[in-house]
Amino acid sequence: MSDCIFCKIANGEIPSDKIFEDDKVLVFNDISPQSPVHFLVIPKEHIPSIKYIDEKNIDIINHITLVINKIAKEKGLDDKGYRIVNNCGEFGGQTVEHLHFHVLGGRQLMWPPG
Ligand code: D5M
Repeated sequence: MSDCIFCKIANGEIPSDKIFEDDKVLVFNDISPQSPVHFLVIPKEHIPSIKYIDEKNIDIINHITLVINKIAKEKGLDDKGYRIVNNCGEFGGQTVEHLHFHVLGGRQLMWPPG
């Protein structure tokens, strides 16, 4: 989508602190980190939110899960653990309308979220 910031990051129009990419996903550090490690995983395809995942495109979620686990391990998070966050829609706190998963780690995270 032409005015989507994460599409622009995915196609290189806007720079990002890139960690990993393949043909389906891009992983980059969050611009406003909430923990010592805080990266985002996005599909390169424009999917507005997880609400738009259905039987036809569910495979991207499997792929994202594998990528999250790989990068988390590389960042040394697999020992103590990490949190995967997906915000969906206004009340879910989603501010960028392009599906993304936050991965947070490197400190004790609180529950309720904090
Ligand atoms: O989270 C959207 C997240 O996207 C939020 O944590 C900031 C991050 N963000 C926004 N713009 C950028 C750029 N340009 N680089 C890196 N990270 C960015 P949400 O779940 O939608 O509230």
